[in-house]
Amino acid sequence: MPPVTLARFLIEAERNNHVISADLRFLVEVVSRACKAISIAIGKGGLADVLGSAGSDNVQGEAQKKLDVISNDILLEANEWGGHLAAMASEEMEAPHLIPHRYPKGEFLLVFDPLDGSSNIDVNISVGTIFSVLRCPEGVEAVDEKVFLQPGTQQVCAGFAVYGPTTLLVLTFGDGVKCFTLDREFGHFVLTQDNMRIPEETKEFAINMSNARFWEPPVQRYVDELLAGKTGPRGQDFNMRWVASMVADVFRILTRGGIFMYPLDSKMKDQGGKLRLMYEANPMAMIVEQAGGLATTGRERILDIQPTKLHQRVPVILGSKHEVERVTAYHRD
Ligand code: AHM
Ligand code: MG
Repeated sequence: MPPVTLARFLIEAERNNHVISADLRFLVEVVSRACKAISIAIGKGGLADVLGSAGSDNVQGEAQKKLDVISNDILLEANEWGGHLAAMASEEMEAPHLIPHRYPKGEFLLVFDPLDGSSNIDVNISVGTIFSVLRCPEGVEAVDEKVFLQPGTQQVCAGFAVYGPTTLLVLTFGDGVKCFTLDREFGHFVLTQDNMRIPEETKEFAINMSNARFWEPPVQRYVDELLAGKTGPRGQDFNMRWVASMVADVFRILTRGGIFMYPLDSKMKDQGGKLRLMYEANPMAMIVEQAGGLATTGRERILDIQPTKLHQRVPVILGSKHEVERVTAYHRD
């Protein structure tokens, strides 16, 4: 069998099963090309002037890296002329980016974190791009922030790229999770995993332990029990990993299971959590659920949350089913 390229996979998905429309196929192709361009920019590292700070802050008050800005610009430029989008929104921009008048407008909304894990760029650790596709409600005349405020259950596609030892693109259209690997010689993505499944059981957890003293009691209880190992209530040892790039941590969980937590803590209670709902938590939650895992805030399913703000933050607990169920049960207790 010749390798199935992303282009072929998308055409067949459109033709055979009508899983996707021609516009959605085009959208994903454009996003994948943008991810390729971002991967190339990241790969230049110290050879080009791409590392370090951009000298500006984003809407969340976080210092922007040069590659945050470069990646955002690549995604905006790639996606504005094709006629497939009504608007875009990004972690790096306070307000939605409207499609310029000179271009036709389409039915979809694209929301993205152009460079997730950007604190890892300068130290040569995996980073990525996360995106979510929504439908623009019918009859909307003026596109503004409000049209984006749809629960994650409304996503028609979610995906993320990982720029690591290999460049990967993980995708779902709501019928399972596929993984494509960038063939650097030929310059296209090739299907390398057809149906990613997260094992229900796991012995691995991911959390930033330096925040332990700020966590709420249910998360403290859960992690304490994991740390107690064989002689504790769980009766087995657990291993810990924390890349500090959600894309890399979630990809590991898709591959061999695990639980990822960025829970609410007292430092960030007012802002509702660390990770952003629309372009981090929702797309990752859709992918994780499609792979047989669960994604909650501890109190509710992430995909059911009705967003009130574009840059809203939420606690995130996702991964192997049985562990996420346990943490959620501790929140109920
Ligand atoms: P970013 O989008 O600004 O890079 O922030 C999100 C990242 C996630 O990828 C990661 O899970 C988390 O922030 C790491 O946070 P911390 O530095 O507290 O460990
Ligand atoms: Mg991010």
